[in-house]
Amino acid sequence: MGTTALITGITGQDGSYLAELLLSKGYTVHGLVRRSSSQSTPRIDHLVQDPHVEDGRLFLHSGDLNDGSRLAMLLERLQPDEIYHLAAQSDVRVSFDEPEYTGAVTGLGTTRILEAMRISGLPARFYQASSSEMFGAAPPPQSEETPFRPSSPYAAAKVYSYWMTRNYREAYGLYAVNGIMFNHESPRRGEAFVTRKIARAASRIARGEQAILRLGNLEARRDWGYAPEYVEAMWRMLQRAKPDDYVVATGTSYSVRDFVSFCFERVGLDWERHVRFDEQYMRPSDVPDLVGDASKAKLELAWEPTVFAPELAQIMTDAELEDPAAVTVR
Ligand code: NAP
Ligand code: G4F
Repeated sequence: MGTTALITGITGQDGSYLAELLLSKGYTVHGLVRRSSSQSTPRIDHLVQDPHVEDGRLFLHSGDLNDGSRLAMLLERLQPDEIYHLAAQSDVRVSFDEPEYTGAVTGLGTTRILEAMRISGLPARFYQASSSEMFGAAPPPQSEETPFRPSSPYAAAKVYSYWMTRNYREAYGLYAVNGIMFNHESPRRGEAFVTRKIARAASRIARGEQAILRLGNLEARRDWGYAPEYVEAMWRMLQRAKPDDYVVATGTSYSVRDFVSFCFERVGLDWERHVRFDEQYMRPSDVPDLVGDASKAKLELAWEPTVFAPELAQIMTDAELEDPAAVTVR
């Protein structure tokens, strides 16, 4: 029998890359998919249809983080060796509009899984998708030792999940880890996140399909890495003999303005002629500057990034230029 993994959030950016990685390693992969009136699986349809996985190593199950009994039943039935908990209401801006919902899903959703593991005695290894957003206003560089200063409902919910993960590890001996991931992007990034929005707009403007790109805070700085490299770090965390928490980051920081200039340069346009400030994309409070110190991951996981923001902008813009309709499944 090979290793069995359960991925919550398998239809998202990271879930899709992680599913590819685990299938390539011979895992049997189960994915939690919430009910939707329209298809939510375009990022993983190529895996479901791929003849190489038709031997039945990818299985999708309906379920929602708000439904604890369903989660408990699935854990009992599937008996996964590894659980990658990636599902969340992951949009920081939306969390200001929907703080209660974000707390229920991004915060309590984690507790529902941990509690199901504790009650059933399931000896699985658990990965929690923690976030650099938890550092909030804490000045960079941020490491595992940096105190959290969350400045959004999303960040507060992630801090709660972070501590619940640690609590279940320390109180009940669960193998449970936090990956404190800094921003990571790809052509599969959701269209509302700033990198994808910019790459998409640059390509559309170059093709004459759009005139103006409207953005909020251009001064915010982020440590942007490449998502396929980050899911490798998730997997490595669960292969360690002892559970621990790790920052995953590139150690470099660029502003939103920089990312705009990289994408527009790629399509040969002067961004200042096409970008306008729009108040509606500002947040009640924003995180000014994230730069991760991933020394511990480098030392203990032998993990290092190879793609940095300038190349990432090229990858994402090129993907939009090549095939804008099919871009989410790359
Ligand atoms: P994403 O693309 O937004 O994917 C989120 C996933 O969660 C989707 O599969 C979504 O399903 C699912 N989901 C949302 N609400 C759910 C619910 N109530 N029940 C079940 N599933 C639900 O996010 P991502 O970028 O892949 O990130 C993965 C995780 O890492 C998230 O927890 C995020 O907060 C965290 N994180 C991301 C980054 C980053 O830069 N990407 C950095 C740090 C931490 P639908 O497809 O149906 O919407
Ligand atoms: O792309 P963003 O929406 O990502 P944000 O808020 O950093 O959150 C992402 O990374 C976190 C890790 O630190 C994850 F935990 C989280 O789930 C998510 O994946 O915004 C990046 C920056 C912000 O400062 C925002 O104010 O870009 C600024 N920005 C400026 N104009 C904009 C826009 N963001 C968006 N989404 N849309 C704009 O028009």
